[in-house]
Amino acid sequence: MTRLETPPRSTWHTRAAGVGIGLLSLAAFLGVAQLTSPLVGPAGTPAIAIGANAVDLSPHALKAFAIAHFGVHDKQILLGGIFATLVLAAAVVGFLSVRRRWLGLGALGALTVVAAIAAAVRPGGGALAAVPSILGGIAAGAVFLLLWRLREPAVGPADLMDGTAPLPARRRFLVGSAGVGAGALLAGLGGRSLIDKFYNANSSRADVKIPAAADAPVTPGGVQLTVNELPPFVTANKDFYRVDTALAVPQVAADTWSLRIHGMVDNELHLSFADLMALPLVERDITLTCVSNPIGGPYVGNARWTGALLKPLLEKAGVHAGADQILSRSVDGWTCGTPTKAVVDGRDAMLAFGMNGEPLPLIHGFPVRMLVPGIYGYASATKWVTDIQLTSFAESKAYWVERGYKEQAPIKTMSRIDTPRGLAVLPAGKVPIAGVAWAQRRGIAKVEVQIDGGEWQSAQLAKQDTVDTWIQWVYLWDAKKGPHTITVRATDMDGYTQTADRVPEFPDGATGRQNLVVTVN
Ligand SMILES: Nc1nc2c(c(=O)[nH]1)N[C@H]1C(S)=C(S)[C@@H](COP(=O)(O)O)O[C@H]1N2
Ligand SMILES: [Mo]
Repeated sequence: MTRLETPPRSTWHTRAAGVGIGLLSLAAFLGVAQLTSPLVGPAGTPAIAIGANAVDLSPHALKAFAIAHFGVHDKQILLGGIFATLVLAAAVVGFLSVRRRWLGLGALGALTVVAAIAAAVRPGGGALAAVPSILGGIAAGAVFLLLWRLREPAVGPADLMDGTAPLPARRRFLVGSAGVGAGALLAGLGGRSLIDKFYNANSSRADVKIPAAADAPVTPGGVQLTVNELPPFVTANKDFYRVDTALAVPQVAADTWSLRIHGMVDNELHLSFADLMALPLVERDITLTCVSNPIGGPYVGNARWTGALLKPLLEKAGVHAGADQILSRSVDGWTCGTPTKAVVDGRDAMLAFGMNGEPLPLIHGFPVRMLVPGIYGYASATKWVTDIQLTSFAESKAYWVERGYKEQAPIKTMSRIDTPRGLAVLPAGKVPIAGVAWAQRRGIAKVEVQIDGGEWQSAQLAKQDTVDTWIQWVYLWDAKKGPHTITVRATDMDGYTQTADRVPEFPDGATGRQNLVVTVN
């Protein structure tokens, strides 16, 4: 090897330049990929594509951990983690590439291949989705070579002996670096705003008017107790919990949306959004619950949904005997397996487009989602649904079932204490203990409260709306000084009383009773 290829000594200047070149090459990669991703859609953005594959490939335990510990922020944390990893890797590779240029180019090549494949294999991806990563990779390689060239022009070995570049070269290098950095930033921001402009369903959502449904039972009065800290009976859209695997919220315009119902049916059906709106419409109060909801947790909400019932559509399609599973698929590829039985047994399984009188918010599935009362969301509530395939459980496995969750996912009888909070310090005297309880499809018969392991005391129940909604409860406690433990349990209309045995959320929902400790002064 000649000295020209491998400088004999490197000062910290050169090392720092290496780190900078590594980071700027990464910036060029991300910026150019972002700028060109509007050509193919958001799936072409490397961080999203890599992240989305990471989500799908990660074991359920990791995802359960993420949901439990980061809540709705799990996605930002994942993207932040990917970004931090790339930055760190770029700095290290840049540092090492001072002596081994091939290492830098090799790392950029590897990043390009990984990002290109990650984008191509995403649902709605394809070969075209790889283009932004490839263009980003080319730009990054060019930046890498160019900046080293500016830093160390092809001069005689003597000039390189001390490892520092001559002054004009260093100035050229700094100017070039600043240019690359600014260019990458502009490209990234530009690409981002183009994506927002051309791949955004907000304007479509603003155009959708939710019609009044002919079949819209009035919610009875008395479902709402007046207790401070008790969540409202109807969860506001903005407060409704969100759980999904979508790193980038799918953007589907209502006028491009269509639903295909196919598989083990006599007649394949295709529905446009206008077709759906023209069906007999219903409004229903349904409480949705996530299987990942821990005891006392927040992943439950109640809304009034507008849409069309699914059963008549299935009857029109003509479901074959043996099609015991309805495999619904989101535009982003996520799948959900619902027992066919549950959709045709008379419950209000529906295709919903309205949520509390508004079009579905984008994060809740705009333009259309599925809802099947009584079944945890992972097996019933496909957001951004575009495909419904009649099949069997033996034939195909849905997303979470492939990852170990149970095929059958009836929501378990559960009660939650909303007030007081655990570890609260309360004044002695009358203290309302209140919360919600749910046992969708069965309804709640009784909620009981126990103080310090004593007798179970019946709580007062609010008016029951339907068996598919949660119910509020309150118990007026005569609180005496000292530390106290409060426990709650519900009994459903089938006569089943919530067990004290604790099982975790995986693989088909938590059981156990919530208890908390408070101090009365
Ligand atoms: N497309 C899609 N739909 C989905 C999911 C998902 O990951 N992707 N998650 C399901 C799960 S696990 C739950 S609990 C509900 C949550 O619905 P929400 O976010 O509107 O509350 O959506 C369901 N529908
Ligand atoms: Mo869920």
